[in-house]
Amino acid sequence: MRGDTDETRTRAVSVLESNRRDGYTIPSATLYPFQWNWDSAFVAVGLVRADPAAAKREIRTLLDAQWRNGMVPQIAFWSDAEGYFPGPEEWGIAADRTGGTVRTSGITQPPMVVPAARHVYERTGDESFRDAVLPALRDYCEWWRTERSDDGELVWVRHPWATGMDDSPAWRGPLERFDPGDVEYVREDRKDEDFAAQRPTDWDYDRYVALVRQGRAVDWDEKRLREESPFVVEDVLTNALYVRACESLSEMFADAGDEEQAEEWDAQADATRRALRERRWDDELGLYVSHDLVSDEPLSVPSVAGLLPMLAGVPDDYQRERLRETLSAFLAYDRVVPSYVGPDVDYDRYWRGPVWQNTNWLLERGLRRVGFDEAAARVREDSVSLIESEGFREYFNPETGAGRGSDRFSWSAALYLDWTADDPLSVPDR
Ligand code: 2M8
Repeated sequence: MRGDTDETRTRAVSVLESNRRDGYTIPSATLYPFQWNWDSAFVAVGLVRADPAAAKREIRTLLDAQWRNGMVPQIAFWSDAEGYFPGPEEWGIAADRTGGTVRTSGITQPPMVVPAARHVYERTGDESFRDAVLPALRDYCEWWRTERSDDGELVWVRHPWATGMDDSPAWRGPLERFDPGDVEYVREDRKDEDFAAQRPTDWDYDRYVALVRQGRAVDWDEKRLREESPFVVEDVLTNALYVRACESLSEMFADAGDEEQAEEWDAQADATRRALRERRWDDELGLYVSHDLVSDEPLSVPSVAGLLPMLAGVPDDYQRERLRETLSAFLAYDRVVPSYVGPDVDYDRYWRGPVWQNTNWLLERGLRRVGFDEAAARVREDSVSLIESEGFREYFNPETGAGRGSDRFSWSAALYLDWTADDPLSVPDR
């Protein structure tokens, strides 16, 4: 079997090489021709196994697109490319937001780049890389708590695209609440019939585009958007990764000998972790849920996102045992884990049910952190075998295992390199 694995690893490296541009990796040549935020983070986690210099560069290029206020954008448009909507004109972000380096979108994505930088540092031991990225990573974490938190504990986002799980059924409620009006635009993501059935619906897209136009209309004024946007959500996945980001930052500062900063970010991780535990637990569903800040209501859906606070060391003993029960619904498939298991699940459509490699990777580490080693092994095994039978697809049907979305998808290739490495990275152990 090792021979097959080695051969697949070689193909993974060649996918990453062919998707590489000048200092960064595009998610896929068919659908996403720019640099995406958390995609680059997952790419770096795997790429460090094959080409550490490229992994470091991946993160540094992403951080070069950081806004002056600290936000790291969802998309950096380093060069022109056809075939994606919305492009830089639609977002209307002035280049001087970033110091003139690049045009970007006007939202962020879950802060995976911080733990990813920590992984790259852990693998390479490169202190000059650590010291070079620490200030930008610190500014990003600071931006979250000052610009994107009402209470200094939980952080919020203002677009479904910022959650990374774009058409998750969790967002249905907030999106239903507003009328996008007559939005005109041309989608570029439905290249063929298969894609049309696997991508988000027009109903969702109308609302995504309306939210972008609303942001542009107020020149992306955060305070106004917090007051006026119909979509302001404390996303449970973003918050779990924010805890991991603050922990990672604290660990890197401690290594760099800055005890004061190490303590400060450890305390922040603790505050967000506690808030998730005490305020975002849904006892009926037996997992954590996101919260709609506009209506002040929980968004109670059984999404894989609700399991990921395990990665952030959130569960108390009671929650841990309830999560063990909840897990059985996610593990009751031929290929695990689906991204969603509730009503109107669609196993072929995007974030409404398919298995994704990145959420599996986060979940596997979360399961190991709380000691559910058997479930973690199952998630790893299925993730690897899905790729070995279907290729580096974007997502997979959990009932049939069929590959879906684009092919030669970068984070699937990168995470395969990590899944199948001889010496897995250490699991967060607090
Ligand atoms: C998907 O999202 C983009 C918008 O950001 C899209 O559908 O056009 C999501 O799966 C997201 O998590 C991912 O970062 C992006 C690029 O792979 O694609």
